[in-house]
Amino acid sequence: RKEQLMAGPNGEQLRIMTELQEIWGVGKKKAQKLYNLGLRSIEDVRKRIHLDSSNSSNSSNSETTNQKCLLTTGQLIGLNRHEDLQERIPRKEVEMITSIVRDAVNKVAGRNNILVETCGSYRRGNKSSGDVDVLISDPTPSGTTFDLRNVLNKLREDDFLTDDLSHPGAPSVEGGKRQSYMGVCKVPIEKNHGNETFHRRIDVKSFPHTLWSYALLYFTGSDHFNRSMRLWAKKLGWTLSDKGLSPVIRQRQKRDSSTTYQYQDDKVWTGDSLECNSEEEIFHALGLVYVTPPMRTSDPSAMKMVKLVQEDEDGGSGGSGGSGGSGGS
Ligand code: DCT
Ligand code: MG
Repeated sequence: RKEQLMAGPNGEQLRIMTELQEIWGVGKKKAQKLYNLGLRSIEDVRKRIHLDSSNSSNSSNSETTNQKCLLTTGQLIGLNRHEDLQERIPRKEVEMITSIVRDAVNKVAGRNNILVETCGSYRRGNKSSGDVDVLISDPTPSGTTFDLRNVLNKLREDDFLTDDLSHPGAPSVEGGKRQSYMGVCKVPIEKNHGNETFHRRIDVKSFPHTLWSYALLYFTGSDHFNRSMRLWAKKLGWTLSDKGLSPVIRQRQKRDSSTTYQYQDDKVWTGDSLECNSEEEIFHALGLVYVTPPMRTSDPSAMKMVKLVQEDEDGGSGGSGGSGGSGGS
């Protein structure tokens, strides 16, 4: 479909908008805005920002003030780091980054039993990743969310974190709240045996241990796999997220005069989450065969293998597993 659109009358605009969306934090809407301003490449955006900043130091008219808001702080970081962030991260470097975070967590916590696990494409076994997705949880019975803030401060002091794209708030007293950080990091040269490295995108999330399996499942993805699994849960009358797996009652409600229901949150009642102590338990609660992280992909060849495993477990009888397989996979 993309190829068709690219070949169509709006192909050039689509190509430009796709390029603009390579900047971290720039979505479709902002790309359209930049396009409407006549900007046709990332280089154009750079020049405009540069021009705006030199203008604003000379004058203070209102036009300049508007242009200053062209990009948010996060998008500006994305623009400045764009070349580095386009580079894929080899597994070995993902592991270095993970161990730097783990060391900081252990040092700040004063113990080494805090769970630190890198998820995302790394956990799915990809040879390289677009970013590093680190999940943290304190497994001690206190049940509180491990507070990321002191660890982040330490990593900033160590010049490992170079830019912050978002800051986590305090975890709630009940310990039910997650913390999430998005930023940019760089492995120090000495840790990388003298080799220069690129700036890398890093996400760090801290979850209460009761949600660990749900957090692992969510943060491992892939995004398409998550979407499929959530749809499967929805069809069975459940809602699946990083907050758990809960029974729900949904009722279609018409929002104002709109006739589209598609994206409306139609839950009118949500029950307590099931306690699942492993990812396997979540799959089984949904009547699904456990899928290992490398198989959690929309790659058709992997899906074929999942189906084979399923048929094997069903004794090759097919039956309801056949239609379920295609919907749930
Ligand atoms: N995720 C999701 N829905 C999205 C985006 C992400 O459920 N729309 C989940 C699944 C993967 C996890 O968050 C981390 O996201 P990314 O880092 O964007 O994906 P990735 O699979 O790790 O791929 P990449 O190598 O590009 O980082
Ligand atoms: Mg990732």
